[in-house]
Amino acid sequence: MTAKTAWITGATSGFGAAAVERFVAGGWRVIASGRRADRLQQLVDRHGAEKVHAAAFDMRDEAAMRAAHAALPPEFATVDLLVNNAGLALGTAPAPQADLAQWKQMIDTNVTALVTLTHLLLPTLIARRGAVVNISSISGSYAYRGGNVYGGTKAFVTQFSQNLRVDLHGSGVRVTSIEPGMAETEFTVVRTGGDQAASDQLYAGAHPITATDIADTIWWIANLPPHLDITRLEIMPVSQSAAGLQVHRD
Ligand code: NDP
Ligand code: 8X3
Repeated sequence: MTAKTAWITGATSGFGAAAVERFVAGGWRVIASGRRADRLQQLVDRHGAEKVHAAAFDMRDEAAMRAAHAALPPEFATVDLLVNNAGLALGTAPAPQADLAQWKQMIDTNVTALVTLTHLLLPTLIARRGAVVNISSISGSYAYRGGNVYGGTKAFVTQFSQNLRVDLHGSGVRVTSIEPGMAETEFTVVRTGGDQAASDQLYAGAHPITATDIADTIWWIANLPPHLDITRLEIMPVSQSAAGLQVHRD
C-alpha cells in the first residue's frame, strides 16, 4: 500500500515534533514545517529524506508558504492529512496592559496562517478524501484572565473547524478540532518570553498533558475507519478543571 502523507505544522517542538515521530513510526511520509530549520533538518537526518520533507518558513509569510508548497517533491505533493498545529500564546497580561503587537502576532499565526494553509491544501485534501486536524485549545471555550486574544484565536479555530466540516459535507474529508488543556511543551516558555522557571513552576506537580499524549490522539483520529469523524475533542489533565465566574462589588 502507498504511504500516506501528513503535513504537520509546528513540527520543531511540542505536539508537532511528537506527531512527526508518531506518524513516521506508523509508516507515513511527513512534511514537517516550522521556522527553526536546524530542528527540521535533524528530523530529516534522523528519519531520511524519503520519510520527512523539511519545509522551513514563517507561517505568517504567505509567499514563503506558497513557495514551500510549490517546492514539495512529487512524492510528498499529495497530502492526505493536514495537522494545523503551529501556534502560540504571547503574554498573560489583561487586555488594558497587553501588547498590541503580540495580539496581532497571535492572530496572524493562529488564525490567518492556519486558514491560508488550509485553503492552499483543500484541493489535494478533497482529491485524497483526506483529513484536517486543527489544534485549538480549551482557552477557546473557557475564558481566563489574560487569555484575551489567545482564547479568541482558539475559539476561531474551533468554529472554523465546524464550519469547514459543513462546507466539505459529502466530500469524504474529515475535520477535527482538538482542544487540549494544560500541556507541558515549549508553550509557556514562549508565552513568557523565555522564562523557563515560570514554565517549570506552572507544570510542577500538575501532571500535565504530554506532547506524546496529543501525538497519539492525532494518530488515533487519523487512522479511524473512514466513516467516522471526531468533530471536537476536549482533553484536560485529570488535575485541571474549569471553575469560574467572578463578581466585582463596589
Ligand atoms: P510549542 O511552543 O512547543 O510549539 C509551537 C510550534 O509552533 C513550534 O514548532 C513553532 O515552530 C511553531 N510556530 C509558532 N509560530 C510559528 C510561525 N510564525 N511560523 C511557523 N511555525 C510557528 O507549543 P505546543 O506544542 O504546546 O503548541 C502547539 C499548538 O498547541 C499551538 O497551536 C498551541 O496554541 C496549542 N495548544 C497548546 C497547549 C499547551 O498547553 N501547550 C494547550 C492547547 C493548545 P518555530 O518556533 O520553529 O517556528
Ligand atoms: C493552552 C491551554 O489553558 O494555557 O492553549 O490556555 S491554556
